[in-house]
Amino acid sequence: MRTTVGIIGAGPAGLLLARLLHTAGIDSVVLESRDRAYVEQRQRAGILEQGTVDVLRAAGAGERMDREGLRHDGIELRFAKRRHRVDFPALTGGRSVMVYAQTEVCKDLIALQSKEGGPLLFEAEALAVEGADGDRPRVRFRHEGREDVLECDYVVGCDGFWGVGRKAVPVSLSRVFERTYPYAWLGILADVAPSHDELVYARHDRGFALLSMRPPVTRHHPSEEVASLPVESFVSRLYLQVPADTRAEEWSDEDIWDELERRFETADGWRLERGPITQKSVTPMRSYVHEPMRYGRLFLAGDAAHIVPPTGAKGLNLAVGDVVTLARALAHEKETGSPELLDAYSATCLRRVWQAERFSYDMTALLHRAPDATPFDDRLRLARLERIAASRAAETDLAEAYTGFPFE
Ligand code: RFL
Ligand code: PHB
Repeated sequence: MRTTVGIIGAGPAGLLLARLLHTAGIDSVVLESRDRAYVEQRQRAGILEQGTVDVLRAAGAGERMDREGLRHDGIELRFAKRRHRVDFPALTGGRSVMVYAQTEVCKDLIALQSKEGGPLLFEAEALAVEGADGDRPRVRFRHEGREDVLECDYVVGCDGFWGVGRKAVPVSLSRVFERTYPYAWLGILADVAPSHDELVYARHDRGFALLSMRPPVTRHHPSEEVASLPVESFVSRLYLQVPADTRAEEWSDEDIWDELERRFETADGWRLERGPITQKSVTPMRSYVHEPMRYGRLFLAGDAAHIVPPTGAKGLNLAVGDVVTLARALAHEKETGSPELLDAYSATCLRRVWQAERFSYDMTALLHRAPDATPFDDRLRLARLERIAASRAAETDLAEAYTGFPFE
């Protein structure tokens, strides 16, 4: 098999890259180790920055997002039983974010790719990238029980943190910057209307909690009498800071709701609505950057090159920034023959990546309680929150970073 750009991984990075290349008249083949249902159901991110929304629209993948997604103009910070709203458009000259799940972004991009894009092979596991430092890089992969080779002009590792792409960079050239955290997130999906119309980031002595949501799903009622009446079902997405080694089964549904209630408590009588929990999982927290993001004809994009803790809602948006930069560079090379943008790829992406690393780290440190935190640390974190609530400059810094850094 032969193609211009071999893409490993059909997460948001790989799928969007394939779409952007298709629009630019460059062919690609996507290899994805899991099956389609798995990729379409894996629960992850929920917040799209303004820039991500614009890119999806321009790529022709924004139609359902614009119909079903929820535009959010702010978030609430909750601490010391008080609430402070951060107003994004007022602080950033009109920017906002969109609540639209990563699962839905992937479904939309897969549908587009199957209709008009190049080959997208599910259950095709890349085994190794070979010859990245030469003219003819190859991906060795296994599909339908057979080993095969994809010959390419370029290979892009969009294969997430555990992928094989990064392993093709010689150890002597790799630099890794990493931090792990002594806590994790226990995340749930629940069939209940969100108790607030915007996201709530809560700091509490017992740990962080986050109230988020998914856009409502419209279903048709199964009963005969109201057979044609559509019913809106609401979905809440909530997270609790838990110790790093927690297993989701350790928490009963009732314990989860009780703990959420404690951490979200306000002085003004705000109430948390409970409902059936449909999904429960634990996400570890990590900061990680691999430099450089390019080796010869191999490029890394998205989680394959960098990880942020989810507190800043940046992972998916960074993946989008990488592939936009790469697609532009490949199109530029095709049109002009000049590799200048490809040569600049790693440095261009890393500037944005480090800003997101910084912001995600700061948001995490601001809102979580480390197990070894001293009373002094706790007071400092409160003082930082007070500062954001009292100073337009401090609040603007948060709003600018949350709604997203511009693409270069
Ligand atoms: P993905 O999504 O991990 O996709 C990689 C794909 O590669 C496949 N793969 C292989 N395929 C072939 N051969 C191999 N050898 C392969 N090895 C792996 C995998 O099966 C997979 O399909 O990486 P990508 O595309 O870079 O996308 C990154 C995002 O998924 C990630 O950054 C975000 O989900 C992070 N994140 C959030 N980001 C946001 O921007 N906003 C959020 O609100 C947000 N919330 C979150 C999050 C991540 C979370 N978890 C579970 C880590 C909330 C959570 C709880
Ligand atoms: C989510 O809705 O899954 C979500 C929202 C905001 C975050 C992280 C995750 O910071």
